Amino acid sequence: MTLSEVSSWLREHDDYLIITHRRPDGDTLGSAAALVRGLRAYGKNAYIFKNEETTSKYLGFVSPFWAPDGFDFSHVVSVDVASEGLFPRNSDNLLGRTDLAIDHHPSNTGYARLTYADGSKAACGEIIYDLLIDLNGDIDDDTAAALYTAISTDTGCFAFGNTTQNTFRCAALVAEKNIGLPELNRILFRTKSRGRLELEGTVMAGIKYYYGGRVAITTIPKALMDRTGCTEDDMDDIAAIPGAVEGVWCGITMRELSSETDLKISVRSGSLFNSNEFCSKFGGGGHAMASGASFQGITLDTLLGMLLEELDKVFLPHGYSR
Ligand SMILES: [Mn+2]
Repeated sequence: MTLSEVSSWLREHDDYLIITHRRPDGDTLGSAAALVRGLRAYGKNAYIFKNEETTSKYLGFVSPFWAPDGFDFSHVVSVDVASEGLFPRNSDNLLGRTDLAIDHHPSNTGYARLTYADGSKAACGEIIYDLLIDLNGDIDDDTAAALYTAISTDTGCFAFGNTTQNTFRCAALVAEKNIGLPELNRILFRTKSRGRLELEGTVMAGIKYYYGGRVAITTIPKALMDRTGCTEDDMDDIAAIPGAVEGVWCGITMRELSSETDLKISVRSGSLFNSNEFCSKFGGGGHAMASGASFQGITLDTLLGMLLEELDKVFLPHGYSR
């Protein structure tokens, strides 16, 4: 369907419940906040399904719109949600009931009755911006702030490879509104919890280099998470640290999850190493520059040995030794 078909559909119906994804980020929450505001500006009744995992950074955008108990919705719209497996906690009664999915993930499973998916957009917020302009002709300041949050966070403040001209176009248009840009950027990009800072310090100090500095590997034991009090919310982009070192082609973060034998790796690389190919050797995958894999029943030491064995195949032929 086209974007104007989406806005026609929204005009025709009413009593919307908007769904965000599990472990919600700035894009799903900012998109939901902007959509609910835009629908209300048009005169519709709309709420957001309460996502209990929402972190304090984003709560102000969405909490005024949490659906009250017993909200009698008639239409369900998801934003930035690629599959029903990513539905938020306590939403089992919503499975199979999504009328419209608005998404930018090419992997969207088509679980909704109607789907508007545009994989060329860096953030779902870019789609919501165009949709609300089609719907209402304009957006207010608070809607613009929610959309800026969506667009800027999903692009790592316009630094990730997904950033396009359209990302900047939308950002420029929302920045014309009074969104308190300096303070918003400070909250979104230059504020860290103490736990996160301590975690970063330990992760950095723990980096070990292999193959003449082409590979950097660091470890996050469960004990470190416990000691710093960090939760999943504090883990955002932590895997970028070893890959960010000059000269490194491949940065690997090994992590203990629920126990010493419940492990995962996150791999980050530039264009000279294919993270997806590497992780697929272990049953994982993702993107060429960012991938991951999970391991059960082995310890970090064993895992390191397995990784180096596979890395040998890539780097020894290039004349690099461990
Ligand atoms: Mn997104």
